[in-house]
Amino acid sequence: MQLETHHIADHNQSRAEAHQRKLSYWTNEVAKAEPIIQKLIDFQIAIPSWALGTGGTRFGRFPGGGEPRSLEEKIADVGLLHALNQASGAISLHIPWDIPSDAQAIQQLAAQHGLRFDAVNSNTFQDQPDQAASYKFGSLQHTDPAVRRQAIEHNIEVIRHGVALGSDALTVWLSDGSCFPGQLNFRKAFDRTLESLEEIYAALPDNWKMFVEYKAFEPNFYSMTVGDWGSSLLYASKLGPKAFTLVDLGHHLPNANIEQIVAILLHEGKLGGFHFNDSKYGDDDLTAGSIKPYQLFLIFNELVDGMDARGLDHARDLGWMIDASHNVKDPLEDLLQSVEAIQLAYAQALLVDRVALEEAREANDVVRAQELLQDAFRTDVRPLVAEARRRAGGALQPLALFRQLNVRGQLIGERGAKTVATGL
Ligand code: LRH
Ligand code: MN
Repeated sequence: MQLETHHIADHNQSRAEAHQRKLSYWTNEVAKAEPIIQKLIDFQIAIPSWALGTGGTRFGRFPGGGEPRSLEEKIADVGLLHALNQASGAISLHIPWDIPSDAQAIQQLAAQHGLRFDAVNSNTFQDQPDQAASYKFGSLQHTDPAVRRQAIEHNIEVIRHGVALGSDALTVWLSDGSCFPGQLNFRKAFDRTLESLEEIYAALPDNWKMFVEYKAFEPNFYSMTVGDWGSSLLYASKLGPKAFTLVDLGHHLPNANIEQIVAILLHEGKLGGFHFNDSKYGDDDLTAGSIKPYQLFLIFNELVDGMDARGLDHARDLGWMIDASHNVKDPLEDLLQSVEAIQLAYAQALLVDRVALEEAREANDVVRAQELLQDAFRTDVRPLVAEARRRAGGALQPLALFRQLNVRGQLIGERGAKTVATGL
């Protein structure tokens, strides 16, 4: 399904007046609004290739039809999202779910859609049909050196696929851990995992990064060998300057103060990137900003503060990726909502009066500090995000246009109602 530019132009024309009316609020704040709009235009969020179909749980999966049947169709779907919001200019692949048959052809196809390849993800949490050794009891931590070797070789192969596609980062998420007390020697598991990661690290091209993603539980339910930000930071620090931590918002124990974790990892220069989503209980992989929008704002508040303190380029120096799974929503609508929520949180964080906030903090004026944050969080920045999309050639209201054009219906027409995408 190809989105024509006239689709966007007609849509924006029909909404121009309403948009200008909402934007007029900012005419007196041009000095503040313009830099925010420019930063939003530059800010691209990578779409996970494994979240373009309907997800599911062990209790059931309810496919919605028209799902991508190949990597080519996944790239077309991300291309469609990017055409609508001009903020999804990258795709993050998962190997072996998305092994490119012809890397050059895939790279050209992605380029036609204005897409680049963000971090590539290895997978040693499932056994592939032709696999020699099982990952049932882990991969890089495994007691059997042959299993560790197999997992190391897989990660090095994933780097090779990434290099062929122009990616420059490897995300390693390990499901390794234990389900029962006594099952695992934590010290041996740590040492074996570190030694294995060191071999993978040694295979990284000079300009590459390695993201070590931590997770508190699932699929192991007693211990995870990379179970929290502390262990991820330990690995990344011992590995070297190309290794960083990756913060998946759903990978924390209930009530964890994620914005504080982000502030410290960024301060240490060891924050590599994010898997944005939201959750109420576990790794629910729900739409970003759908459960705890204030937390997402507070995380971006620490990001803007910390990135400016280190002179980092907001758009390029950290990995901005979504990691979601869609059980009841249309995958593309869910992703459009997540991108919007992330842009809103970023724009609100850019609004915070940081000089006044520091003055209030130094004076222990707790009330003023909270008022300064909540003033930004309670400001409707949707017109700025829409204006950034309009200027970048996107739709003022991507979700509305997606529905108006009956995109899902057209995809079902093209692909059928029963197609299943690889992924979660
Ligand atoms: C693990 C995780 C990881 C991916 C997987 C699809 O929960 O967040 O980032 O490899 O989801
Ligand atoms: Mn993740």
